[in-house]
Amino acid sequence: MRIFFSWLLACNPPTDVLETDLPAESPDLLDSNEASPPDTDTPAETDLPEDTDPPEDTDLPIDTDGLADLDNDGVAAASDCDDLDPEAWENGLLEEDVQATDTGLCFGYCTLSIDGFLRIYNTDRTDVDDLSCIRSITGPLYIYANTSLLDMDGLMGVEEIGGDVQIRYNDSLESANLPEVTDLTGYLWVTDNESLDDLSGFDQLQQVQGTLEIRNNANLEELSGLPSLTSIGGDFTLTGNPSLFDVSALYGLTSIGGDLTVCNNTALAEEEVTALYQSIDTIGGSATFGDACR
Ligand SMILES: [Ca+2]
Repeated sequence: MRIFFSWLLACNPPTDVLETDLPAESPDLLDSNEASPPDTDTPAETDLPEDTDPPEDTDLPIDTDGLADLDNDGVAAASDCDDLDPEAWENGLLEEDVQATDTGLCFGYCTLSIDGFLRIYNTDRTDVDDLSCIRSITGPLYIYANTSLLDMDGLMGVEEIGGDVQIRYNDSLESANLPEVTDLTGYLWVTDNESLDDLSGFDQLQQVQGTLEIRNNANLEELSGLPSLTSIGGDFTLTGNPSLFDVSALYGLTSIGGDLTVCNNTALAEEEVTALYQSIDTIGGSATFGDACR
């Protein structure tokens, strides 16, 4: 069995799995009506990274040479980070940007750190379950314009993100969650996801050092997944979410470095907005809500 599996791996090395079909030149998303609906509130720049070469493959399994190997993947039990999973044997580091257009990125890895960005853009994915090995991303995370994507549960193991996070224009996305992330050094934008009904899974997020923008999510009703958020370094923009009626999860927010803008959330009672405003000790910039929105 071991010999057979080694032969199988030799015939199908991880290189094949890791190659991604890189899209052609990345369009300017904000200037393209095909990629993104027109939106006058859209921020001036997205900094979507350019396409890059695909990542390198993982190290091929070594010969166990008669040692115990419960999953018969060719890596001895003592060296195998998961000796019950024949598709995972090492904790890896990819020193490249990654565009997850194809499945198979996690083949060979128990855990994976990406030294670069992770971009999931304009795919026909319905999930990202195949990315469950990823634990850290030194650059930004972009989940953008994936019209069939239903959830991002496959990224629930991500603990650290060194750059900005954009979750935008995913028409079918029903939940957004990064439950292990405690601190975002960049901004967090959750915008224009028309099926999203709750920000259910940012349970440990305490700080967004950049701007937090939650905008134009047609079915977003609650922000219950942000119970730990205490500090926003930049602006906090909460606008154009017509179904939003409950922001009580944010009453622990004590500090905003920039401007607070809470406008055009037509289902959100004035008392809710006032309570949110009064819960914030420090606002570095202006505060706009209620009559000031008009
Ligand atoms: Ca093994």
